[in-house]
Amino acid sequence: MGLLDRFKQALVAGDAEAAAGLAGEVAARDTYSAGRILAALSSAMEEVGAKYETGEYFIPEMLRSAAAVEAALQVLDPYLFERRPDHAGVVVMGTVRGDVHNIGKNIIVSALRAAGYRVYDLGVNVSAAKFVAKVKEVNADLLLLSAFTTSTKQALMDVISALGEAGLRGRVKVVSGGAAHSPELAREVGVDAFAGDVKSTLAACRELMGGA
Ligand code: B12
Repeated sequence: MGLLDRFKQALVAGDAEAAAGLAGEVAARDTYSAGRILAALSSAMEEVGAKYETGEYFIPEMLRSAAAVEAALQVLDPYLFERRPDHAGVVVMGTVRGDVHNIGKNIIVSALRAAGYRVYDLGVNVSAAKFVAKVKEVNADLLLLSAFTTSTKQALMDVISALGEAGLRGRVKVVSGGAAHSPELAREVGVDAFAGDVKSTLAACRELMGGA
């Protein structure tokens, strides 16, 4: 079995120690692109999500896998960032109020850092006021909102209107994404772009930053 497969297996099994060790080996080898490493992380967590939905995994197993992803990202983050030290833009990101999912958000944060963005990660259950204050403080180019449950529609709309009230809506581009979130919902809420995975998120950000 290849190194990336073993890495994936440790994540699915929720073995944080093995995942961190294998992440170190992946980083040391220098043969895997940031995109491939992050795709392995995403696909491991998709597998975990599927196991949960079919009843093979329960919440404790899922949380162990989430902790393994976090342990792996701690090892990988500096390595991923080192490869692309250029400054692509300033991003504020977080999961909206009422929502505590963070695995997909953390993967996107790492992908953006690897692509050269300076990312301020506000965590989960973030209020509109907190998003607006951070966008203002760091003069963000992009605001990325994670929303994983359909009941977060109002929370997304609150962020958009709070940006408007603060006079920032024209200055910052807003991208949304996350499970149970759709392009239709994104249109209704009034964000500038919606993306479903690492690759399309990076493409959307690049486009909004004026790149090709
Ligand atoms: C893990 C999980 C949990 C864990 C979260 C642990 C953690 N630390 O995050 C726990 C157990 C805590 C949990 C709790 C709940 N969950 Co839950 N959970 C999941 C599950 C199984 C997997 C999510 C995941 O991590 N996927 C793997 C990652 C890699 O994928 P991702 O999150 O989609 O992220 C990718 C993309 O969406 C995108 N992306 C992510 N964020 C962003 C942001 C931007 C800006 C962009 C552009 C892209 C982007 O990039 C990522 C990488 O590819 C999903 C089901 C599923 N298959 O998605 C349900 C799911 C999201 N949960 C759901 C629900 C309902 C809940 C609960 C309300 C359950 C309950 N009744 O208590 C609570 C919510 C509590 C709250 N207030 O938030 C529902 C939502 C349904 C809906 N339509 O609203 C889902 C879809 C399950 C289902 N089918 O019912 N959950």
